[in-house]
Amino acid sequence: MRILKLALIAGIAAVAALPAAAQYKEEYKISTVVPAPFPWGIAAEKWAELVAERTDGRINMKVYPGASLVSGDQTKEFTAMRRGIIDMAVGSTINWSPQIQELNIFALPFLMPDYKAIDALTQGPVGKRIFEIIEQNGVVPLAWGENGFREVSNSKHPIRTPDDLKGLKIRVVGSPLFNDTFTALGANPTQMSWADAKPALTTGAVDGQENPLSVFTVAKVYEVGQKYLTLWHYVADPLIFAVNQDVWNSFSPEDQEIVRQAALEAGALCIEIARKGLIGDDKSAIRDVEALGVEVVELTPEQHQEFVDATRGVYETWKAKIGAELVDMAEQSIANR
Ligand code: X2X
Repeated sequence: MRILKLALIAGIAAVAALPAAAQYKEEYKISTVVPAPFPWGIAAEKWAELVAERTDGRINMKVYPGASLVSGDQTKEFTAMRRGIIDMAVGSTINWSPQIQELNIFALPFLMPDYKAIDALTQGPVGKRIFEIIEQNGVVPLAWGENGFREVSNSKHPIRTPDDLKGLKIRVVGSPLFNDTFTALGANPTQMSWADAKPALTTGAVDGQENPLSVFTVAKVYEVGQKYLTLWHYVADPLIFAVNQDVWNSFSPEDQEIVRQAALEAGALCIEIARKGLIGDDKSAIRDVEALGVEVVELTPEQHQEFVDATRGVYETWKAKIGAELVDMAEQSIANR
């Protein structure tokens, strides 16, 4: 009898919880670091637009760029999403790596030689494993996007060898892996958020920075004395579309499917525009940067190898920290790409 009563109470509680679960918020906040017209911001807008269309406005998502939901501190974005301060994000693996150690894999120096290698990771077993890890950390990942290969710029002189980096103050963000890489190359790395980066470049507090070409041009980084840009492809920065666990659970299965599908489509668009003018026969993005008065250095295979050799120790140290098994899997996916 007692058990029956308890079961009845539990049943009533479950039913009572149902209407609450079906009630959607007036607005779901999506965090990003940069807005449209950066590919990153365009992709977040697209995600919101597709979801609004396909849910007849039931799910209203709004983009909050500048990591404004975490007062500009982009490395706190993941924690804020996990805790529900942020509903959703299109976030960089760099900015989430302080919480998810495995995301440092994309910042292992010279792991990914080309775009096919990025795809081999994000679309292969490594990407799948990373999504499982993110899910275990209380956030629901849905799709991959792309910020891009990160190229180094500075205001002093062309960088062709590790020696050219010696003594340069370079702005970085994310995990200590970036400090280790630039220290190994003889530079002086300094951690700061994107919000602080351009002012620091303007005043000369730092000599250089590293970011994808799209960020370099859209943010007009060339206007603050960054006259030398080296295309060294040392790390790439995929983006992840993700949703807070409770928010996700509050959506009906049909709406979950719409949100996921829209993220996949917005992610594909993001990757396409992030690579525009950088792949195949169309290298117009590089020519456009040169036309702005920037001296672009493309490394010879020998010069490239010098950077690889100089950072090999960092690679090995961080391979162990990230997990040798996952990095082995990545190396294999890249070898078979
Ligand atoms: O801060 C950066 O450099 C940026 C915009 O690329 C990221 O958020 C990782």
